[in-house]
Amino acid sequence: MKKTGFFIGLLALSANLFGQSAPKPYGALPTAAQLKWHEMEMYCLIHFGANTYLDHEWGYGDEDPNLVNPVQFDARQIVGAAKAGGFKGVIVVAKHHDGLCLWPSKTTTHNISQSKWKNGKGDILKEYQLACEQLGMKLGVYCSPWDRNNPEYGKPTYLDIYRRQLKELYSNYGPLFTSWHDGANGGSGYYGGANETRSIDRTTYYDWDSTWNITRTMQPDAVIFGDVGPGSRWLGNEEGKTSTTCWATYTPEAPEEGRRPANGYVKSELGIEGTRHGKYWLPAECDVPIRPGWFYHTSQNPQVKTPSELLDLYFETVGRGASLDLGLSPDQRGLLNDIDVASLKGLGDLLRKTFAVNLAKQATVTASNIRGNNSTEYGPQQVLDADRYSYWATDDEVTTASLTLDLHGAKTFNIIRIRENIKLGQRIDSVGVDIMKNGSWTSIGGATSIGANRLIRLDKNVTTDKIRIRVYAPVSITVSDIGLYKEPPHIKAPMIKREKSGMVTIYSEQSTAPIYYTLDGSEPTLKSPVYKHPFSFADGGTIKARSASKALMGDIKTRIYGIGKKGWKVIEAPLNSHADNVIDEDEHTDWNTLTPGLAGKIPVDVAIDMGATHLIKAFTYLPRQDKQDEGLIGKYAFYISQDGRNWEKARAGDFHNIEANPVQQLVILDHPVKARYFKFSALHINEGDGVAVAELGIITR
Ligand code: FUL
Repeated sequence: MKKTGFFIGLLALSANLFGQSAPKPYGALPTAAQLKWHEMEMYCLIHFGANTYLDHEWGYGDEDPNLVNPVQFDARQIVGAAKAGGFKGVIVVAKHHDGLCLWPSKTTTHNISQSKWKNGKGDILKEYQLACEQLGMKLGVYCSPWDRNNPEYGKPTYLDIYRRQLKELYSNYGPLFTSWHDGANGGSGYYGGANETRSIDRTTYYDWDSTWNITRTMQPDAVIFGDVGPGSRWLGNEEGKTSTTCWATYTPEAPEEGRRPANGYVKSELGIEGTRHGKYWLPAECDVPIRPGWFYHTSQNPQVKTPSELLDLYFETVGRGASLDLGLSPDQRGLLNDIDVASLKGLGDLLRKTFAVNLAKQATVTASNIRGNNSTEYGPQQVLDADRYSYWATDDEVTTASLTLDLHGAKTFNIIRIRENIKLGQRIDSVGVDIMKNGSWTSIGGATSIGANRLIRLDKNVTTDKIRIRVYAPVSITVSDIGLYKEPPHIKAPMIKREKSGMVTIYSEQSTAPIYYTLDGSEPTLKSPVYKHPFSFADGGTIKARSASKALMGDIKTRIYGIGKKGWKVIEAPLNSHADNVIDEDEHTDWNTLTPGLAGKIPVDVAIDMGATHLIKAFTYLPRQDKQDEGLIGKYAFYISQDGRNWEKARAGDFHNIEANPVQQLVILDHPVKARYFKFSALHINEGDGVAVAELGIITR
């Protein structure tokens, strides 16, 4: 070979080699711990403690540890139920805001060894660790920074205590997959008997960087969850709600330049969508309890989310590249209620059936471009193996490309799964999906923010023998997985609605099957009455309903109603505050004193004449449901009267965790009381300059 020829050959060879080298990683990248976390996709968050025995969501800090006596506690029942639901791990709330450590901590006497449970020799965390090891599940811990028991809370000395608590948790319970730090911080509490309010600056007090260095050193695989990371981010709600676009990268809105992700930011700064091309790899974690509250309350037994509701949550979280963190709440026995166990199993069954067969598995895949023509390494068939990190890639300059799957015969599906190899960053802007229909390509959907996992869920099944995925990115494309799946038939629970007149309507938006219902609390079967017309339900009670056919029984909806509000009248309220809205049975309208002119006055009262005397057992307060924080009530008093003039206080107290989780609050009175009038008084408003209440109700049975 002549010299020039030799050099040209060499150039060609190196160009070819260059062309075949892996695409350059793009933007922020996940850490090794985050990669493992993404693979888990779903895990549970277990709340149990003195609150379980007191029917509370937040403890004050003065609770007697002896209250906690879960005589039948069986961590395997709880972890096993999570596993049956398809979850891969559990996070145990080792210490909640009440400061009670569920492990025998040396940092405080306020711990489980002070309980009679197992004669003071018990360790709840240890039992979870063993159960997880036996069942092949991962363990994480939640240790609340806010500690309403500790006398040192609010002072610099508390930080050392908190860090020693973490060190105990990090050293004695094996490898942890996450360290979870909630953002509820500071306020009133027992604080060793001081009984005062302690405010801290959430952005500086905890010196999180130093704490997280301990986590990183002692538990390198633990992803640190906080309001804005640094390992995974909160979405700002406890409904498990993401948006359809949900980027794994995020640049927190920071008041000062150069501020890094840190716990203690306020809700409005949290990123539900994340940030395209964000500075940090900071994926979303969606925390949502299986019941309305995080702790167990018997009154919420009818409100356990159904398998279909949990499946919807799965698609809206895991299906958008986020993780699903589902709250479980063992009861006073130390066990999950059968209803929760059945619902988890129902979810697991639906997931197993849905993902049992990848209908694309046998497809022949062709690509509009293959990186360096190297089909062995970057060829399109890589999207059909079960490896999240092997991938089809395009040449550097090819940023729009498509994959076509010949399914070799008609296949019917409603779910399209697409994954990127996130080791190379979140590269893809969006995808479009077409199927071959009557000889031409027809669009059936698309998505933005692909990342670790994107599930496009179609409303209806489609049938085709060819599918095409169009991919758009600012850089060369990498796709690691394409899957096609079909959800098994399942019927969502119907909706139940009561009007102010007391008339109830039951309907299904999904199914045309007959709706069976009961009014005595029993499970509706094919022998129960079939719903035909609206009926009066003015005295309140329990309605259960489900759509069903011989072939398929749907999920059950349960509604518990207080007495009807037909003859009710507002007799006292600030003028022009639309107080009638609290008794209109419509959760979307509210009584609102936030309007200029009305704002500022505390307490704010609304008094109601029920038109007849009732034996009141409990009242309900539904906070505003429009996702706004202004006007949420932190402290209340509840009065009753026989004549509407002389009032007697029947109950006063706090509403807990209402900003993050504004679900209906049920307050049971110490004794049932007879009254015709009641007055609801807002004593403290958490945010804003007035109240906003969606609905008030009275329970008599
Ligand atoms: C919040 C807490 O205030 C709630 O009680 C619950 O633990 C939830 C998961 O985190 O910040």
